[in-house]
Amino acid sequence: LRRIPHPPNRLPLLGDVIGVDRRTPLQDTVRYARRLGPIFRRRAFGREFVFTWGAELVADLADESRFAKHVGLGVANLRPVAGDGLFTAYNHEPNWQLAHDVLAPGFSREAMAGYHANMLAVAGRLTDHWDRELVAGRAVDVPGDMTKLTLETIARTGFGHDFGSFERDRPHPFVTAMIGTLTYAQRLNTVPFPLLLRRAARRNEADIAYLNRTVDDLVRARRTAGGDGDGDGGGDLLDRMLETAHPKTGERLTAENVRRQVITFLVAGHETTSGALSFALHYLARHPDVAAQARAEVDQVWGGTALPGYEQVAKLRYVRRVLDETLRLWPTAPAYAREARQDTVLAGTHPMRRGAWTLVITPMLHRERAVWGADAEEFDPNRFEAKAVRSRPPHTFKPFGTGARACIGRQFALHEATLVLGLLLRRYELRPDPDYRLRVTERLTLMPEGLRLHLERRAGTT
Ligand code: MNH
Repeated sequence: LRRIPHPPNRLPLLGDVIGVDRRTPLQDTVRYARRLGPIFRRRAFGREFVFTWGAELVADLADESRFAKHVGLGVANLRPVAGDGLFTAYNHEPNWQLAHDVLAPGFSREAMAGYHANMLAVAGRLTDHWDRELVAGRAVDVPGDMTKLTLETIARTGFGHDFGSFERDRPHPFVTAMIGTLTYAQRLNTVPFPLLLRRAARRNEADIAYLNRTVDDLVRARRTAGGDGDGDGGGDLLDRMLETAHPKTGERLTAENVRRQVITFLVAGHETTSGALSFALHYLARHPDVAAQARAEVDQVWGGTALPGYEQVAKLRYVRRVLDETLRLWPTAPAYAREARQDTVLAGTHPMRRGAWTLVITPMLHRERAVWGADAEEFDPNRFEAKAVRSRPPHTFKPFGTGARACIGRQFALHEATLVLGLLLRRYELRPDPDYRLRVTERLTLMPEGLRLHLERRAGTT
């Protein structure tokens, strides 16, 4: 550990807290990373944290025989909300494998093709809303509207539920409660004793109770309705949770675990995709040449088809590169933790005891000049042309984490986001506010703060 650099000017007791802001822990960490290099440590309140982002180190951490997901910091702080749900489960908890095996078919190609019509219907609500804003001459609230879109998408495709987000002026209370618990989980990392947050802790209890109630109502409604009717558990995610037994063991998810999974999917299934879409729209508005190329692709691939089919989404190769490039610069779940399964030496240099862990900082991994070039800070979707991708070492692009515990919703998010960007590019020209400077808010996830865009209707679209 002594060989790993840390910031100068350590304070006794408090540690490395100079210049940090509790609202932006990730962006502070990135600033330290730039100064201290590919692996470094910080001390806070007597605890020492190791951060890693160098490509070689991260590639070694991807070795599943020696390392595994570590449930720590922000993820561990979400245990009171999501318990042993997929995202927050410890590796040794049997409910992880059970739920993973039961739910994985819900993310297969066939399942995704089945969600497509619902995704289109929700996207239609967004364009209806944007058409009205456009006629009224108002700029659109990008993160707000993307959050409505992605919440409705996961609720409807996964659980047959409608939050009515587009019919509300304010965010649905579910969203407010969710943001409350995410922000609280992040803040817990920045205080020495949770007791300091007594008031916030009570608020958090109330938020969790609200999330539980919402989900319990939703599950009860489905049980009363008797599933999707066919009893084979092949419908949506909730149907799988309630109706499917494990193919080998015959085990089923308990009612308490179903509650944890529903909360997990409602939260994990929309917050990060919303951020990804918002950052992508920011970059498209700022790079008219990229937007023009993406739009030309949409026109060519979709032609005059009013409603693109499932197969027509994956054909938007350039739009997909725009998303990849967006997630390179702003991976909206910006870190994941890895722990040693046994005593080992990281990249032949750093000894680690069994259970020792480090946090991988993906925004830094994704900007390493040795991998991405001197212009690593610039937005350029051509970095994701097939040839360029092949020429890069493996494990250098990790917006969805790594290994057995990587994101189960990756294809879901990419399909939804590509579809929506295609529909928006086809329908609107995006005009940025010239005074807007990208500011990023953090609540474990990342989101462009206060992003508004002006729209113009493209000629010839109905
Ligand atoms: Mn998602 C895990 C990023 C969309 C459901 N997700 C992860 C991890 C990252 C991640 C990173 C790994 C975290 C860790 O190692 O601790 N997820 C994203 C991003 C997007 C995203 C950047 C969108 C863009 N995720 C989605 C969607 C869903 C979803 C959509 C559901 C429909 N994610 C999950 C679940 C896990 C996860 C569930 C936990 C998987 C597991 O541990 O088995």
